Amino acid sequence: MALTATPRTATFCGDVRKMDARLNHQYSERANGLSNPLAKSLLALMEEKQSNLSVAVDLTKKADILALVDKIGPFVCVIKTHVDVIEDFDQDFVQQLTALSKKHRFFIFEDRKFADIGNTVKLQYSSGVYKIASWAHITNCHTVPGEGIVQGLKEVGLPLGRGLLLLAEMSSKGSLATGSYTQNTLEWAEKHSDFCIGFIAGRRFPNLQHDFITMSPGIGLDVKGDGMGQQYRTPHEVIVNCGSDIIIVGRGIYGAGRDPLVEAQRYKKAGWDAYQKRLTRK
Ligand code: BMP
Repeated sequence: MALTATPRTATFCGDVRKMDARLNHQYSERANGLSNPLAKSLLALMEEKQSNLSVAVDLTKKADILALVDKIGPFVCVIKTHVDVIEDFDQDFVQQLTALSKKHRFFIFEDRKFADIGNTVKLQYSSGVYKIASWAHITNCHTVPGEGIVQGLKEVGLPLGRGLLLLAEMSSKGSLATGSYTQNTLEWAEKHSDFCIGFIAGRRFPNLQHDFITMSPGIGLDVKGDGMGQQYRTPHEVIVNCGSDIIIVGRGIYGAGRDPLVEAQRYKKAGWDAYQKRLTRK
């Protein structure tokens, strides 16, 4: 599928650092303000590895994923998976990915986007073929079913030391996650800040009582879209202008004709430079 250069309207986030003074602090300093132990470790690791890059490894063969992760592991803080697209998924994949997460020191985020009632998501998170809760440090959910989805996932994940991201916004064109939907999502995160470590969103939500980690997908340095609704913004736009914390990059790193080793370092530098700029900008 061809990547296109469809222009996208810029998002105006205002002066996020003035709106939320926590953005003047280093990731490692902000770790003290989060209650979830995994969120604290993630922020500390980001500072240590000087990386706010998460790579979305959307490949369908176990061997291809593991080879790519072994190559780019040194440059990332989080590896994001979609295990339901892996044709030869098995528990050996989980063991190997877990070993790589220890070797290269990164967290595993299964982008499951749960979207059902509390009782069902409990089963989907803990059981079935994937047993996501047993290996994914982080997962995420839509908030369309109501607060019960967070309660259900928390019952499984909190005792295991896991963290949850709420999809407060989406990067795709025409997303309905806006307005009061996003607002309710923020409220549930505040209420469950022991388990909710942050948001999938394109910007920082200022003035929340708790500090949260913002992870932004839809990041590209070279193109603006993919012809299927995805919309790309630069690390500078989301981190400096809009106060996000982690950039999530997929095809920009391993898409056709790209050298993942070169691109991972390029995106790592772009993300980290943007963060440094945010810290030092007057
Ligand atoms: P890419 O950089 O190749 O467009 O990949 C983006 C990744 O982030 C995909 O894995 C997609 O599922 C995910 N994602 C997204 O693009 N937008 C969102 O709003 C939420 C996502 O999880």
